[in-house]
Amino acid sequence: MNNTLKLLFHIGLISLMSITAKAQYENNLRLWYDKPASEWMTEALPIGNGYMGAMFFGEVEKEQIQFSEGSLWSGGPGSNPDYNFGIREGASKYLPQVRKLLDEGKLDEANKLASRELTGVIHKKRGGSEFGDYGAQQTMGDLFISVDNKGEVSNYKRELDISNGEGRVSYKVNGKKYLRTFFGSYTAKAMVYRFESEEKTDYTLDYKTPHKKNNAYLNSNIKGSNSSKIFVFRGEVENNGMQFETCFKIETDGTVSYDGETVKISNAKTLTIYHTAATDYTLEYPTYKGFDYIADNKKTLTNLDGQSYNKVREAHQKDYKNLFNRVELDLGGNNRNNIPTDQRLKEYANGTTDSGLEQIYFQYSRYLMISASRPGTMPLHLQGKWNNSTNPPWACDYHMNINQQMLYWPAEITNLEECHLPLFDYMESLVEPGKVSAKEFFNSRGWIVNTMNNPFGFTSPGWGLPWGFFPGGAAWLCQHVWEHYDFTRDETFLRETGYPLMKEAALFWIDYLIEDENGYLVSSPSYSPEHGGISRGVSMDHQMAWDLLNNCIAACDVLGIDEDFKNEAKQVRDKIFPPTIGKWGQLQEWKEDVDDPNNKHRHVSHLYALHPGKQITTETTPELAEATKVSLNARGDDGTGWSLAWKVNFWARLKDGDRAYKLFKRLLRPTGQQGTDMMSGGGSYSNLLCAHPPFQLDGNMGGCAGIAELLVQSHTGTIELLPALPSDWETGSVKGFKARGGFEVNLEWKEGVLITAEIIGQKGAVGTYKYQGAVHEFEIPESGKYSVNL
Ligand code: FUC
Repeated sequence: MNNTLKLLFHIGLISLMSITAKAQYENNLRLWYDKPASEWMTEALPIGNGYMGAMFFGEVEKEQIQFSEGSLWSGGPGSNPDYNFGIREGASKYLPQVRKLLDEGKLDEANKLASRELTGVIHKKRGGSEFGDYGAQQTMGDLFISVDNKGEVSNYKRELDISNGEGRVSYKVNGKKYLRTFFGSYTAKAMVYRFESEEKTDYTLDYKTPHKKNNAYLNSNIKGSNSSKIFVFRGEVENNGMQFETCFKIETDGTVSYDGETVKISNAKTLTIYHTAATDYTLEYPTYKGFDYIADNKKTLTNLDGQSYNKVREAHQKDYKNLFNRVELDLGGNNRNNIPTDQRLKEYANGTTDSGLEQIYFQYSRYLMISASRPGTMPLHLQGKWNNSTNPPWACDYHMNINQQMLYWPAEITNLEECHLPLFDYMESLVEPGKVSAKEFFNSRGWIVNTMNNPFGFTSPGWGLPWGFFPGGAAWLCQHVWEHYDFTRDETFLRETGYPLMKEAALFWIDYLIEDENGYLVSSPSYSPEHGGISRGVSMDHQMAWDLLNNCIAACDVLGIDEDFKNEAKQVRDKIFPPTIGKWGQLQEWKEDVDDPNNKHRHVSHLYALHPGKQITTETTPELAEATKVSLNARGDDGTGWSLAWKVNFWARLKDGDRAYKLFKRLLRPTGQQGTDMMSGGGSYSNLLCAHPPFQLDGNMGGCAGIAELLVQSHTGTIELLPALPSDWETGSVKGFKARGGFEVNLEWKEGVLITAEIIGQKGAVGTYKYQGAVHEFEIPESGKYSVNL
């Protein structure tokens, strides 16, 4: 099912807020540097058009634009006739045995058997990649553009202007001006690279790729203007035969020639390159092949015929700002933008107050989401759409035990609901293979996906334990489906897309949970993400199943359907082993009270019920909320990038703004660390991309969502205004945050106290809001805007 059409319909229903951002505010939303990037991961700057991600470096004499396209992967059916989506046939016959061993307390034996029989299968070739036929996301290569401008360089600046959605490199050589403008246009489905110079300049374009070349040529564009030429490259990923084509349409006032290797442009004052890329991948089980990528590129390029650069740029900015300008955040208006961003980051870490940098960090995440996740594209992966390797960390895949979900945490609350849709299209593609996995491994109905997932339907558990075992991935993804409905109140989405996904995922849990000796339903066997032993009931599984069934029940009520299923879901939900407080006051991570108070593991999965779930809240379950604090204090205030970001969100839900802020600051800790650190060391590179380390986009997104949670929360059904305002953010304002119920919220505060607050919604909509502990009712008046009486 294609959600794009539904989206277009839905956009029409969204109340339009003012899109006039203050010029001053916009002007400050940029990352900038006084030298070129020398390193991809830590310094280059990202641009994207949803389908493709690119990084530019800004070297004066040789620009480098590295790029990738979301669907370009190795692995899958094309790589090996034995590829079987990770399925270990007949695995489920061992499930009763594993359960029995657990009942008898024979944990080691149970773990051994599960490791042997309940793990997914990959096929590796000698000397091949560590991920075998699971594959990995692939870079498509680099475009190098040599610029013949030797001389004395002055006034150098490399910047990413996130209010306009474009990157720029500007400098002078011997006093003459040069300007490069780079952006990814979703509307044109192309990347655009523009070079302008006061003097006539010579350029050489050299495309380098690690993949096999099948064909490359320079084509005169028949329909376009006389000087328009297209450099076409066709290649394939040798590992699986995936075909791709990337095209560079060149428009210039200079002359263009091709020597069989490089394209030369001579005597040009302007050079514009429209860059497209597509593959033969389709999001369709079981072949995942067959897209007419050549026709698609042709269509994209033909659409560009006759359009001026200015027109393409204007259309891009209009499209970009339509999303970006919905939200404004001012945390004190501190303007230190005369300082390069890398230096600013260091000074911030040394204690300089810089709320302007915090605003940039927040809006940068929104920029990255708009640049990498749009209707019809592949969803964000671990690095969004930015990958420069054929063997990236963790295959640059879809990791379903926190990372994939965190990537989308800001989508709803920061008013980018359209950017959430690729995740739902993707989930729909997982249902068929996920049902086979549920059946083969667990003899259950419903669909599952485990920790690691590639775009070729690998929904099986991973090939090692404990990290690989996480059938709850689907339940967690389904929380996003419900949240999308709850924020937008788009009933059509819920009926046609959301509910079927949720119900099918719930069937798995109805079958998988088994009764213990006290009549509770428990998840057996289970592992808490990536650490600890095998268990007869991991708290996170119980919380995710509870959340999913709870949301299914609510969905049945909204849609007025499925009464029988609803009643069954209620019965199951209410029998699930509940969150439990253990012997040192902690919230138990396992059904067995075995938590180690010295455990500093990055995953804090047993607090799912606090965030992103809502089973535990400070209001409804204060004792359990206290226990989550004990657990969080024990885990400590360090971690990988995403772990720090999750902790920001936890403390926000616990209404401790200052503690959350401390963790947020840590997320901005400057680092250049390239290698992998699994325990601590999370922070930010000088290009403000999150360091796990290495680079992982989830931390950026989790940090952004955390900022929002400090200012507006609505998971309890009541809109809470400034629920966890850090004392450092004395004065500020927010415009356009979304709240559940289909509302938008604007706030302004001074010295920590609200000055104005508006709730925007459809006329007649009712709800409650909470400020400083008191709950009030509201009804949206004729004007569509309710002003809170303060
Ligand atoms: C999970 C985490 C790791 C890393 C990986 C991509 O496995 O435990 O820290 O983020 O995903």
